[in-house]
Amino acid sequence: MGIKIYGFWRSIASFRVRVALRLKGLPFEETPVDILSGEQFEPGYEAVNAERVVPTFIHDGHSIFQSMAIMEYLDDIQPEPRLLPEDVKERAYARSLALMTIADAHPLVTPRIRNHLAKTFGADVKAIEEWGKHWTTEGLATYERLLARRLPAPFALGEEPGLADICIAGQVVTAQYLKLELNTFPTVARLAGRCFEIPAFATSHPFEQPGFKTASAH
Ligand SMILES: N[C@@H](CCC(=O)N[C@@H](CS)C(=O)NCC(=O)O)C(=O)O
Repeated sequence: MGIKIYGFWRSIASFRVRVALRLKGLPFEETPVDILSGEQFEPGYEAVNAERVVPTFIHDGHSIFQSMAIMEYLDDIQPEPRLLPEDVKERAYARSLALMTIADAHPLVTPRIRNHLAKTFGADVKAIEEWGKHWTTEGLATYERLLARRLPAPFALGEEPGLADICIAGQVVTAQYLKLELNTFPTVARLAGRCFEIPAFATSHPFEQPGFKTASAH
């Protein structure tokens, strides 16, 4: 039965899972759920994912939710190449870096938050864009401060890319959506640059997904 994910081209959480799968060389099929048009709220998808978000990961019929849980599961079923280091302090550092995006910065700019700002607080397109820029910049600034204290060599935890790099690269993709300059975040920019030289990252970039190509053709 293999691996199937429900994802969306623009979804940063789907990007994270795609990269992890490709770093491990695990083949998968992706079924798109258009979270911009509201497909996540359709009963068929709600039955798949109670939270009504992407990604959903299905392995041999077993469903897993949340990109962090999915990436850790991949490390459990196929330890090499490792996404999380074995050393416990290093593992904690990798998870800390990952959660800065997954738990703190990224949730603030998801469609459900943007839609709620518009519907409940009357925020217009410009205000929502400013909101997104503010929180994405905060996330980048946190990463820059941390990475400056322990310089990537060349990746966040050392010679190989892992969980932390995937999450930092995703934060940079959000910055690209918002056309934010990375000049003031040189360490983050360098790290992301190294990541996107790797095919697993490059081919998982939202702008490389078939859904983006179809959407931009219209
Ligand atoms: N913490 C979750 C985030 C899931 C999430 O918010 N996904 C977004 C796309 S990146 C989504 O489906 N949003 C739908 C919505 O906001 O309505 C994870 O890392 O998997």
